[in-house]
Amino acid sequence: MNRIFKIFSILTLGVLFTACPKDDAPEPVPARPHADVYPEDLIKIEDYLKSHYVEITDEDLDGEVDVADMKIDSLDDTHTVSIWDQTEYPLENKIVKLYGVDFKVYYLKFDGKADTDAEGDKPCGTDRVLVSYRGSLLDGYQFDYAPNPVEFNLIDVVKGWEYIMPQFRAGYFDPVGGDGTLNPRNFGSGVMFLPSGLGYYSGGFGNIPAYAPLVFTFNLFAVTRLDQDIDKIEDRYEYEFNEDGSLIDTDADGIPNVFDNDDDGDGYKTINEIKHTYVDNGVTYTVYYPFTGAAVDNPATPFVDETQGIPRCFTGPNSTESPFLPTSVPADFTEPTRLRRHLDRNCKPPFGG
Ligand SMILES: [Ca+2]
Ligand SMILES: [Ca+2]
Ligand SMILES: [Ca+2]
Ligand SMILES: [Ca+2]
Repeated sequence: MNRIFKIFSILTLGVLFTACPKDDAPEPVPARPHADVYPEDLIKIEDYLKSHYVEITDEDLDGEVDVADMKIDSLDDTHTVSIWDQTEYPLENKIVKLYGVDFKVYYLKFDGKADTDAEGDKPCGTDRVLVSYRGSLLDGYQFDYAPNPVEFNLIDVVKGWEYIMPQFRAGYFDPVGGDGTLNPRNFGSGVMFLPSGLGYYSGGFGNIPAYAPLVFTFNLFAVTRLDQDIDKIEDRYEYEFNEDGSLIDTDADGIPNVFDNDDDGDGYKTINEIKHTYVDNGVTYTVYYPFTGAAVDNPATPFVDETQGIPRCFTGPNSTESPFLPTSVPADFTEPTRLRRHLDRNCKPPFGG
């Protein structure tokens, strides 16, 4: 397979993932409870893992594990070690707390990259990803195959992707000809085994029956950071979970921080609470504090210190000038456990200086 592609010619299929109700459905059948379906799915998936092998080839000899290089099939005379028993690619799992169920989601990593590998970004569950993939049922039926990269927002696809893709890192693009042709290198690759509750569940989709566990082999090429609520804080800093598996919702208004443009519910939009203005030569500039301070100050912006993150309420002495607001101390920007002021109901503009 020729894996070199033009990034500008990427097609987004999207058909599979745009689930909509069937018009010709006679009577809606109530969905079965997740607590009943999931244990059945787990048995099916574990049986599958114990009765199938995985084999990685590299037919194009490019040193990368492409979707086309991943083969999963039933054990036979020449393939006698199951996915469950093999040790080359340790079977990993993630517990996903959703719908009142603790889903144990199995997956394998073929890229062998450690979490400390600095290369490439891990998406968060609401970011946008550039992937190729193959989707199959446990009986081997292939319901979708996208060997060339396609792009999706993780919240638009089956739920399992939101939780498993963030376990993988993207790679980088190697310009090979200077003509816009890019060669993906060192990207994430793996397979996830999804219970139906994290797939299409009671509705099924196309040729996918209701309550069907799904197997996706995939490559993760690139991540685009999103800011769903346009509050100038990227999703990756707002997409966080409570112990019970729910997304963190600071003001408990039912809208998790990642989708809430007033995170502390104090009536002031977050974007206005992380703003900073300064005057230079009579011109007023507005900038937004980065969530966590950057490692180095950008020399191109001499009046902004990018090493400063979103501050807590200033704790320095009150200014003697009107309106007698507190001034900042360095720790207001850098104390790791500080309550950043957009999450502090009691901290509202004006903030002082
Ligand atoms: Ca945001
Ligand atoms: Ca909220
Ligand atoms: Ca927010
Ligand atoms: Ca607010």
